[in-house]
Amino acid sequence: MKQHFTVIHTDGQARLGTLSLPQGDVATPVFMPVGTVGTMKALHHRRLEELDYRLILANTYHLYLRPGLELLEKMGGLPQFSTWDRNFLTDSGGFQFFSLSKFAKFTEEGVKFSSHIDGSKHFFTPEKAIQAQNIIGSHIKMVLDVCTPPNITEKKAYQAHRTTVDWAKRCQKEWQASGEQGLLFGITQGNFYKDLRKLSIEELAALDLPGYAIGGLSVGEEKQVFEEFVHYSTPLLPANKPRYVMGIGTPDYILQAVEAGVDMFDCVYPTRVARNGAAMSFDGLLSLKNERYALDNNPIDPDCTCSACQRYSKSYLRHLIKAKEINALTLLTDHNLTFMKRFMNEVRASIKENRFALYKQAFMDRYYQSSH
Ligand code: PRF
Ligand code: ZN
Repeated sequence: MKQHFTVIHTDGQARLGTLSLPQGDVATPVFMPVGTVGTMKALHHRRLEELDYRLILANTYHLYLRPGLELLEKMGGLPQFSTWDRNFLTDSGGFQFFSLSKFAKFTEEGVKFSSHIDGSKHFFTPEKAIQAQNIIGSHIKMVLDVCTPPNITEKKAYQAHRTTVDWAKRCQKEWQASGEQGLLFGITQGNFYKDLRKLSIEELAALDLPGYAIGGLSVGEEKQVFEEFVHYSTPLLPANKPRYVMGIGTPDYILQAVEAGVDMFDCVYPTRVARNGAAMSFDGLLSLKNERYALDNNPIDPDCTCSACQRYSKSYLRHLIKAKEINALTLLTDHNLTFMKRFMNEVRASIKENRFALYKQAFMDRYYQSSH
């Protein structure tokens, strides 16, 4: 098999790498924006291309429910249907059952759940998760896992872990049987029990999958607990494979993960807060609805090349947000994804130049200690 991941350089535990995917190489550490149903909310694909995003996320759960696999198959899969000709990573649905489907019922065989759209009943299995991702045509596929909340008993956490490992094996079998389309990543779980985290990583690493995620983090635990578990987990993961922490997207969590040697992350955060009127900046998150910007005639960031900063003042953007103008969603989404791109470029440059720890400290001081 062709080498799909190369670590180019390390600075402490932080790593600079290249992920070679069917639709182009991706420099890591990488932030993957979330296009849940096959579009970036409020943003044209063209803009994502201009920003040089090469890997975006989509959700099997959502696509399975709407537009449905039958339609997607007829339309030649999601890349063709959406015309996004770079790479897609699809999450398996494991997390969406946990977070969206209040009545999801997990058994050893699979998950029974009801649609958050129309309440219709469905049954999902690890095999189905792979078949669905094959039809979607994603380039990185995730195994079906069982994500658990904090503060459950070790017995419950153990059961979820057993099912997760069993399902990963079934996913791998199905992936192999269907000709190994794309890369399949395992998802380690184990809740907030270190012995279970270790066991989960060991059992999944034994499957020798092309990459590994740390799942079940950033699910409501304290930030300090998140940090502890990321730093605990990464040294146990295979060093030569990509490591992915699922569902993190604030700069502080990203910097912690990068410091621990994580290569990939995704989150709706930058695009979601944008639609809520918040602009990310090196001086922290600016809530543009705030009265203080009413007469602010400056752009969010004069050094930003996005469509909002190139033309409009904070005052005008605030007006659009308050008037609930659709343009505001696009402008702020463009800004926040432009910011995330600059941020990740800086992170990678600092690793390359062996000054990641200094960069992290300076970034954190400025982002979190400003008056905004
Ligand atoms: N599992 C899956 N997707 C996820 C998670 C997980 O544990 C998380 C946890 N933060 C986000 N997305 N399959
Ligand atoms: Zn901008």
